Amino acid sequence: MTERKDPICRASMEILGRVTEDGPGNVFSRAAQMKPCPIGVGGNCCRLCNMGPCRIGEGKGQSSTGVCGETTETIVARNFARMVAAGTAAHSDHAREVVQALLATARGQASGLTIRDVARLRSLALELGLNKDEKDPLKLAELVGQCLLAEFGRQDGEIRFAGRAPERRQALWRTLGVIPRGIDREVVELLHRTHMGVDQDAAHLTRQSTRTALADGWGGSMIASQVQDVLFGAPHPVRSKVNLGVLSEDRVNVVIHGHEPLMPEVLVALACDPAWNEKAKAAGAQGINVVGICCTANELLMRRGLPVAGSFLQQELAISTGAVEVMVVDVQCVMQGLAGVAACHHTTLVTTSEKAHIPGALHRPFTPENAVSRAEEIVALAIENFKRRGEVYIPPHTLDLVARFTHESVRYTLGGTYRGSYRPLVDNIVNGRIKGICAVVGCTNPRLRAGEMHAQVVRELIANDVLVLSTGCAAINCAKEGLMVPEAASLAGPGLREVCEAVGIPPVLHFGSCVDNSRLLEAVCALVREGGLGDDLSELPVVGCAPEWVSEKVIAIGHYFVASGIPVGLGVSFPTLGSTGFTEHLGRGMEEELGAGWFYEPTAAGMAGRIIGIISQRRQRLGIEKGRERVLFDMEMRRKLDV
Ligand code: SF4
Ligand code: MSK
Repeated sequence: MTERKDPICRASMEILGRVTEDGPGNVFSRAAQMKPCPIGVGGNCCRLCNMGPCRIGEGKGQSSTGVCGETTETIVARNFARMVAAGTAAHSDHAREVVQALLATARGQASGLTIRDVARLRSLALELGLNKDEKDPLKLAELVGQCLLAEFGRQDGEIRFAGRAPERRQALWRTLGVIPRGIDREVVELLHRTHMGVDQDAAHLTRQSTRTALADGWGGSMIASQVQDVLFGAPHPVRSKVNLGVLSEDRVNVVIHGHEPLMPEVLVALACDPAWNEKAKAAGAQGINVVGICCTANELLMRRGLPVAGSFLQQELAISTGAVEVMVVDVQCVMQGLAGVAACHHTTLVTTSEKAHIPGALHRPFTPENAVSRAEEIVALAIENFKRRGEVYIPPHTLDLVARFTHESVRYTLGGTYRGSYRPLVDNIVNGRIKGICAVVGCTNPRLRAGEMHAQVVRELIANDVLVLSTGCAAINCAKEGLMVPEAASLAGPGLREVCEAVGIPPVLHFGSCVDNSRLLEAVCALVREGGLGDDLSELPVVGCAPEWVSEKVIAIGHYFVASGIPVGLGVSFPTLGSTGFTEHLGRGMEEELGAGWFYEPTAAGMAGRIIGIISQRRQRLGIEKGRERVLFDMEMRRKLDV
């Protein structure tokens, strides 16, 4: 048993203070009970065959090879590769569902789904070289859907969206042989090569990890974001609210959680229907309130301005308020612990993906065909549950946020007088008002004081004129810190502040969910296309980091950033520290090969310093750096900077 690390979020702490120790527990109490395995943490445990499991390492008295003779380096590289494969599979399987929903919509088989953004559909069709004369959006959607579905099973050639990368990057990928052929093919090959007794050269294996990760960022994730835009409309900036206080005391609360926005979109539409709100009133409530957790929250926030109840670590706490009638979950980042917490309240946990069942949950699988009837069933259940509500405590904490930024809306927002251009952003980077850009992504982790590292890193970055783009639970965290409102510009350095105030944007821009990390790739490609900052992504003063990462998806995301020329830092722990040689390969080796490497910084000051250092180095190489003293943060400054 270790000491429980409390999150910095006040709303979460209030709930934690109310849950009893003999209750079902939560992620914070379980993290305190379970010390991380000292062997697994560095990636040097292999259980790939029945001669093992083998624990190997570089320390005194540790065996340096497994029973089969495999070295520490190979084992660590293989574990890393499997994380990339799992992360890519998760994003890409999400994308497949979305493309299939597009096809069902095109064929008139989907209930409650429609093509909301025909202009986006047409531009996609044009990019994919499909029949540009086709006037009927449904016929065009069929063509686009078929074409994108083929990206998963393609055996040869290059995935289509790799062509969006700058030409120099594509040429480098071709030289290295890492442009993905088909999304599924790369995942399968990587898993095959990590089977016992196959690819035992760590660097060679990592090339396939690179190819697979690129199949995520420029394949699965990009397809998911694009097709969701077609189905649900492209996002434009909007104000909303964040934290557990968005749950309602007098309305029926339905919490949607997971990653795929298909069913939640239909649910949200239903919750706005006056007839269903009348039914809620007949049950004694004032109406229906749908809010989100994790990336479903980000998806619905991006397109409908839906309030966000919390990040990954708040899923159980939301139910512990006693105010949740139904929590609807699909895939990824859904804790099994939810079932135990729900059982202590009147909450029904509903699983909607055929891929993900949870013992104790009600399983109501969603298909595009049954979306409306399923949504009706779930809302009816929630209204019924409202009558059984017991004691409720909703922490009265919410903050405003401005969300829904994409590379298109950034071009529009920062476009200046003439609109629709990345020129002003490039000019502001060149003149040093904006020193660079950092993508802060990933999860929140109970191994740290959750939220603290995000908050500290981001505050230090913006104070040093680094524009922050954020996705996933990192974005929710930044919003809970009050960093996603235009008023937060007062926390930025003088240059960034001036730009933010001139155009009325926050210094930290919400870029969406985990699959929307592909939007970050699009944004940085747009910077290169604009000209003036080099002709490859590896020249841009742009860095990525995941200070509190949890999921394997973060490793896939990080690796496609690195493979695209953007260095990435991890906090908490680094998954390959068990092998010095392989960790160096991911750092210096990748830097030499792809122009960007991985790095590890467990402290906020270290992470911010490293990011600012890389940005400054890249600015020097571009010949645009004018020295300026780094603003270092101590605790006193952080307190004063509270929004
Ligand atoms: Fe051990 Fe090798 Fe089997 Fe892994 S593959 S468990 S290292 S014998
Ligand atoms: S949800 S992967 S906890 S960011 Fe996309 Fe949050 Fe991390 Fe899941």
